[in-house]
Order: sequence, then structure tokens, then C-alpha cells
Amino acid sequence: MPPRILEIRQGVLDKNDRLARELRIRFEAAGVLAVNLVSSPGAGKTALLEETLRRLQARGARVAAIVGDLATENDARRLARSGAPVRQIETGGLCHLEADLVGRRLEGWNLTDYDFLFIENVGNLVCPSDYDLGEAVRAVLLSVAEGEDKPLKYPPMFHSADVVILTKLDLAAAVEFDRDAALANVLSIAPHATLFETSARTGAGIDAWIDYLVTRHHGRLTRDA
Ligand SMILES: Nc1nc2c(ncn2[C@@H]2O[C@H](COP(=O)(O)OP(=O)(O)OP(=O)(O)O)[C@@H](O)[C@H]2O)c(=O)[nH]1
Ligand SMILES: [Mg+2]
Repeated sequence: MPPRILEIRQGVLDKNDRLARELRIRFEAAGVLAVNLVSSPGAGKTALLEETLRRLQARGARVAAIVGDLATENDARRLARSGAPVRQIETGGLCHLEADLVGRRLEGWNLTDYDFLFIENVGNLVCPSDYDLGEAVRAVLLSVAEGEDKPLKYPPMFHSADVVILTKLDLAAAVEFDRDAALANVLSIAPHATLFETSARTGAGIDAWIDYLVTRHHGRLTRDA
């Protein structure tokens, strides 16, 4: 990239990092665990989140969600069925969420009213990796249908993950998912990440993810930036 473009890009990232730090301080002060869900398009973020919102509320937790998409309010409508407050960010072409967009969309919400804030990012395994949103947990989803090599092809995204969630396990046999290869690839890029194997369709593995969230909420609310 030409030096001038690199300089502008660095300026954008520096500004985002500053705003994300401010958000992280706000989340921590309010006692809200912020979770950033990222994946390729259609890996199952909204389906997992629908189930997560429902199960956390059943355990008495107070939850809210923000969902980013290039266009449409479809995901926000799906998530709102859980009864949780949900807000949409239409990015109008931007392939990721930024701290500034999230901060502005939080206006009017009293963060102390919530235990968990979920942020469903735009479906993309490249752009969101550089943009800290002040989250305590970055969860990267990988569906069994998209190929075991994805961690190797998109290392920055997986490297930045605190959690990797394999999704759509109910389809594993149909797509001849090679679990050993997928786990080895995840481990090689994200050895530090906590792994969950789930199906939003059957409910398999979701309780372990919910337990993790509850434990994280009781413990450390921030991530190492
Ligand atoms: N069989 C099966 N299908 C699933 C599962 N989770 C999601 N799906 C389906 O996969 C498709 C995409 O799921 P979404 O939850 O919309 O995926 P997403 O990651 O939110 O998609 P974008 O927001 O567009 O990036 C939908 O048709 C879901 O019904 C699962 O666990 N098993
Ligand atoms: Mg979605």
C-alpha cells in the first residue's frame, strides 16, 4: 500500500483503539460483559445469539444486543423475539463495526441495566479483526460447512479470538466435517482460545457456552487489549 494510504489507515485504527478503550472502561464500570461475535456470513451468529439470549434470560440475566449488517433489519427482528432490547446498526457498505458506531448506538441505554451486551458483527472474516469494540470476549464462529482450513486462511481473525465456537455440528456428517483437522487448525492459530462445539438447531454444546459466559461475568469483565 502507498505510504499515504497506510498513514490514513493507521489513523483510523488509532482512533478506533482510543474509542474502544473508552467503551471498555464504561462496560467494566457498569458491570456489563460485552461480547463481540464474528464469523463469515451465515456461520450462525444470529442463531447462536437467539439461543444465548433466551437461555441467559431464563437464568435471570439481563441481556441486550446490537447487531451490525450492511443492510436489512432481519437479524434485529429475529433477536428481538427473545424479548431482549435489540438495536440494529446498518453500516451502509462498511464490512465491519467500529467502536464509534457502537458507542453512538448505545446512546439512551443505561448500561448498568444489563449483565451482558452482545454485539453481532458484520459477517466477514477479514475486516472486523482489526477493530476492537471494547469487548471483554471476542468469539469467532466457524461452521462445519465452511471448511476446516478457515483458521489457516484467516489467521488474524482467529488469532484475535478469546473463544472459538464450532457451529452447525448437526450438519457435520452431511458435509464430511473433519473434526480433527479443524481442531488442529484452530489450535495452531489460536492456542489460547476456549473452544465450544455447538448446534443451535439441536442445542448441543450451548449450555457449556452459557456457563462460560456466566463465569466470565462473575470474574474478569475485560480482555487483555
Ligand atoms: N443445521 C443448522 N443450521 C443452522 C445452525 N445455525 C444456523 N443455521 C442456519 O444457517 C443459516 C445462517 O444462520 P444465521 O444465524 O443467520 O447466520 P449469521 O452468521 O447470523 O449470518 P449473517 O448475519 O448473514 O452473517 C440460517 O439458515 C440458519 O437457520 C445450526 O446449528 N444447524
Ligand atoms: Mg446474523
